[in-house]
Amino acid sequence: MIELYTWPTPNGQKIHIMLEETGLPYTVHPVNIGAGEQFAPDFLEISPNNKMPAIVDTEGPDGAPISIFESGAILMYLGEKTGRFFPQAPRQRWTVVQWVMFQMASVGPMFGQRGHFRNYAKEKLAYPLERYSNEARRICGVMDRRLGEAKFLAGDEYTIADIACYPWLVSYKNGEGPVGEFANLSRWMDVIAARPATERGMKVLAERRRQGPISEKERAILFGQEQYARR
Ligand SMILES: N[C@@H](CCC(=O)N[C@@H](CS)C(=O)NCC(=O)O)C(=O)O
Repeated sequence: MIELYTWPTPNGQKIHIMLEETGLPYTVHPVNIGAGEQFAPDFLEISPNNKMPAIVDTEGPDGAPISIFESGAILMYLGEKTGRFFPQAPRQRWTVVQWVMFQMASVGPMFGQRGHFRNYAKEKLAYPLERYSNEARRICGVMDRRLGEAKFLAGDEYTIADIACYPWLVSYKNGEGPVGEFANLSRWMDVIAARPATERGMKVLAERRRQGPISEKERAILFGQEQYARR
């Protein structure tokens, strides 16, 4: 059984989609990051950076429970465990790893900062907004070029690299990111959106997403004194 600690953000949704794709049995444990549940000592035991998602596999590789944090590592773990969406052949596997790393190091951080300065910064600051919007658009160009030469990010097959990137592109598009100007990227998004497991995965905890603006309490937890209290 996979014990899944999550919340309906792009980093959580990657894992929801992967679990739905693989059919592994899992139990959802919501971690309400706006309420500060990521700082609970039990959660920090399995996720020392106080971020979701994290998993506990009650039947780890040696039969004993294992916990994993960082969504890219979780995708690789689940891919390895099931033999799905993470090819064994070294050349293909390393192509997948590169695109997963690209998601973790570029797509997530740059799109995330764009979203932060657009939605959460108290002052609307032109420089960071321009910087991260430019980076996000540049990154879309990188993906679009790649998807002009291959059906999926790592080649002919749908892999954890696509699963890692897709929810970030959905969130970017919903946040008025100009995805429409990238034909290959748009085609790829449509193909992934049409997969039944994507639809199921994106629905996990969807009803718990915050409606409306962030409160002062949530701001302190996510970006203020509660976030930066020494633990
Ligand atoms: N690199 C991490 C990033 C995870 C992450 O940023 N999670 C955010 C929500 S998307 C979170 O838990 N934030 C709570 C906090 O920062 O206190 C991963 O991919 O797993």
